[in-house]
Amino acid sequence: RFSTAAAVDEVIIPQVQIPYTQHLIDGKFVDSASGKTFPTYDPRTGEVIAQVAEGDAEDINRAVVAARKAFDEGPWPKMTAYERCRILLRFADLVEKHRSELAALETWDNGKPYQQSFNDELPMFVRLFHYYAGWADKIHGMTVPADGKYHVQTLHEPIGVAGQIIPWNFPLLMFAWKVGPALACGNTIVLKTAEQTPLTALYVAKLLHEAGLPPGVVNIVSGYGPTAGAALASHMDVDKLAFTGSTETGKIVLELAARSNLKPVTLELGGKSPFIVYDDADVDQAVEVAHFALFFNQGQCCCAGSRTFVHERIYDEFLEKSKKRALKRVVGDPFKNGVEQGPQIDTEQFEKVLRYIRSGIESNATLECGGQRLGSKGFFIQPTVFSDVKDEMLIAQDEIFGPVQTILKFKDTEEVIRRANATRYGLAAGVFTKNVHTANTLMRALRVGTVWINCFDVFDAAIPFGGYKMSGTGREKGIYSLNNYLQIKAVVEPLKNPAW
Ligand code: TXE
Repeated sequence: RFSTAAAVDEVIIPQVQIPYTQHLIDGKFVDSASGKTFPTYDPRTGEVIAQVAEGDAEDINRAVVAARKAFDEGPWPKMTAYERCRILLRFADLVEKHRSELAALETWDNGKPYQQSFNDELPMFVRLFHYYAGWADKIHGMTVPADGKYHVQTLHEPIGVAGQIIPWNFPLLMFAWKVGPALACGNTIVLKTAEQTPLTALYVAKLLHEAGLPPGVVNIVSGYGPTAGAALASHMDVDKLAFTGSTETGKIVLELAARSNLKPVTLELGGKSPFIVYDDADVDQAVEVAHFALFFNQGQCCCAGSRTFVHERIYDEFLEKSKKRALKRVVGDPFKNGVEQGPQIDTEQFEKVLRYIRSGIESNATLECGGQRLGSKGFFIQPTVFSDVKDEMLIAQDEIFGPVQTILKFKDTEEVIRRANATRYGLAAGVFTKNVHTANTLMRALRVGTVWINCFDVFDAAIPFGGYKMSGTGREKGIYSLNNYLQIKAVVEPLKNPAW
C-alpha cells in the first residue's frame, strides 16, 4: 500500500506492493500465454518499479475472444442503457474513493507532479465518466422524412469490439477518453496500455469490475507496440480501432487496420501548435499561459504550444519575462509539494529532447536558458527557452515533446496565419489578443482542431478534441466522440396508409 496524503509537504516514497501486474482478460487477472514479463520504470531514478505481464498476439487474441463473447452474448450491449449508466456512475465513485492511491501510482509510473495527478487528473477522470454515464441513456436514432410512402428510422447501435491503444503521457485520462464513450455506447473493449505506464489502467479496470461491469467487457493487455499493439490493430475480429500516439505509429496502425478487416480508425497524433501573442495582449498573462502551454506535463502534450509567435513590438519584453519564468520553474521529485516539473518519461524521450536542444544550438537559435540535464539520476531536463527561432529550424518543425520553448517573432496577421499553418500538424492553437476582430479572423484561418483564445489547455468532457492534417482523424470527448463507437442502421418500412 502507498502512504499518500491529499497534500504533501515532503517527498513520499511510495511503499510498494503494486496492486496488479497481470493482464485483465474476461474479468480475471492472468499471466501472458508466453509467461513473459517486462519492467516498468520509475522515471525519477530509472529503477524498475515492477515486472508486468508482457502480452503478444496470443494474449490479444484471448482478450478479443472474451470481448467478442461479451458483445455477442451480453449482457452488456443488451442491458438497459440506464443500467449501464449506473455502473459507470458507481465506477466513478470508486475511483474517487481510491483517488490518492491512483494519483500516487500515476505519478510513480509516469513522473508527473503528484499534485497534478491528484488535483487535476483524477477529478477530470471522474468527471469524464460522469459525463459519459450521462450519455448512456441519451443515445438514440431519428425518424427520417424520406420521399415516398415509407416510414424511415435510424437505429444507433454499438459498433462491437473496440481496440484501443493509448500512450504514456496521460495514462488515466487517455483511458477515460477512450473507454468512456465506448462503454456509454454499449461496446466491448480490448485496450493496450503504453509499455512505459501499464499500472493505473489495470487498477481502474479492476474498479470497473467492482462497480458491476460484466466480465469480458473491458480487457486490458500490457505490452509493446510492434507485438501486442500491432496484433490488436490487425485483428480480424476487432470492429473499430482508436489510437493515440505518434504520427509515425498512427500511419502503421492505419495500414494494419486497412490490410486486415478495414476496421474504422480514429487517430489522435502529434502536434506543433502555434501560440500567437499580439501586441495588445496582457503581456504578463500571455507569458504565464505560454509557459504553461509548453511546459505543462514536462512538455509531453500532443497539443503543447510549441511555437510561441510573438508580435515584434512586445517581443523583447515577452522574451525577457518568459526566460525569467522558465528560470523560476520548480523541477524536482514529482512527489514533492510545489514541484512543477518532474522527469521525462524514459531514457528514449530524454535523449530525444536533448538531441533537439543540440540541434537548436547548432542551427543558431539563441539558447536563453536551460539546455542541460538536471542532476545525474533519472530523466530530468532544465526548462529551456530558445529565441531567434526561424520557421525552417528543426526545433520549429518537429514535435520535441519536452520542456523546450521556441520563441519566434512576427509582424502582421497575414504573415502569422501563413506561418502558423505551415506545418504538417493541425492539432491546436492559442491566440492572445484583446481585439475581437483579430480573434475572429484567426479562429477561422487556423487549420487546427482547437483554438484557445486568451487561454490554453482548457479541457472539458464536453469539448471535442482532435486534429486536422497529420495530427489525426476523428474527435474525442463531447458528443462527437460517440460517432466513433456507433453504427447507424437505416430501417425502411412501407406505409400502409400514407395519408396518416
Ligand atoms: O509513441 P508511439 P512513443 C509522440 C511524441 C513522442 C513520440 C514517440 O512526439 O516523442 O510520439 O513516442 C503503441 N503497432 N507522442 O514511441 O510509438 C505503443 O506501444 C501498434 C505523441 O511512445 O506512437 C503505445 O501504446 N501500436 C502522443 C502507443 O502506440 C504501436 C503521445 C504510442 O506509442 C506500435 C505519445 C505498432 N507498430 C507520443 N508501435 C500524443 N498524441 O499525445 C507502438 N505502438
